[in-house]
Amino acid sequence: MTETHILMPAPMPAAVIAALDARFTLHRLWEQPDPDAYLAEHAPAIRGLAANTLAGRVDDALFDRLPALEIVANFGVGYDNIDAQAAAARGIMVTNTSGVLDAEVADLALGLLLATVRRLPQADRYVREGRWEQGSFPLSPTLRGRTVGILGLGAIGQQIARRLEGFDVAIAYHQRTRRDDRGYTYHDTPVALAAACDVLIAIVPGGAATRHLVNAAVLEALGKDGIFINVARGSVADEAALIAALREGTILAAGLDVYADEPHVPAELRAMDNVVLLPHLGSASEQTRAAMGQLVVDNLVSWFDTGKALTAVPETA
Ligand code: NAP
Ligand code: 8YV
Repeated sequence: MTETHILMPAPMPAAVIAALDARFTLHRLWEQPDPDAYLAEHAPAIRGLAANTLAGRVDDALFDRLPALEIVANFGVGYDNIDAQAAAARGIMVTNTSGVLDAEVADLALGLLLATVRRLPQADRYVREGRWEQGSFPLSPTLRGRTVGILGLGAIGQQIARRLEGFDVAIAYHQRTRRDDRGYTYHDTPVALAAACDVLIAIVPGGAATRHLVNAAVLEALGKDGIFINVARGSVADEAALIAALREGTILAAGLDVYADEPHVPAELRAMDNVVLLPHLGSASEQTRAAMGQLVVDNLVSWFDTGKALTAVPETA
């Protein structure tokens, strides 16, 4: 243990806590009976922050309270929980867990797509409820002949595309930057992408720039055979418009890993038979979560040993 003080506002995997405990003076804010008073007492010494989505927003309000803060190490590749511009303006480093979860999330996206199009959870329920004895499960839609649109051909989007190549479907994408080296068809707006596709997979970052990128017009363009898969952030889709589109048959089905107000999932979605709902599982394997935790630890150790972060986000790189 050193006298370098690290704040952990919300719990992280036990291995992360143990590793940080062994190396730093770790402040477990969530265990304090009066977190506010505890923070007021210890804030001046805090030089590092181990953040996750459970920790609430990491922004100017918190930075104002932590005058010695040098680095925020986020448990997750998405960092819409952190105001990285505000951190950069103050010279605070922000790191994420890029590079260790792309394949896992891409696998999950493909699993969710197949589960949604072939109605696998519904079929599982059919067998468990003893309904097979009364007759065959209804025929499902198919992935055959579909065009899949990827909203966000970044690190994870490219891994999704690679996997989709094995499924012999046409692949298109939209993001702000056209990438002619990728070999997939580019569309310059989300509506244009949706109009050209009958599966739309969202895998862009969350935050203000992508809020409700998938709106009523995009869902209308996706069409009545359309399937929407969201493995990005709940904020990327207008959830009310999505519920209306599913209810009214504007699109066929949806597979969702993320929601506007996690862990709360609207009752309307839970009652629908044409949706597959997962509890934000993209990276949630033991191996990948361990690798993410190790990267949080390694970023903090590297920063305080060498002054260099391993996986800085672009705003603070
Ligand atoms: P990344 O490599 O940064 O890729 C993000 C892509 O989104 C980029 O290619 C970017 O291209 C595009 N993009 C950004 N802003 C956009 C906008 N306003 N409009 C259209 N496209 C935009 O990120 P990644 O590692 O693939 O991760 C993407 C996101 O997935 C994360 O930020 C996180 O929110 C989510 N995620 C979810 C899970 C889960 O468990 N479900 C797990 C991991 C990650 P341009 O800059 O050219 O637009
Ligand atoms: C994590 C994620 O589930 O990396 C991300 O952006 O959404 C997931 O890998 C999450 O960040 C951990 O709470």
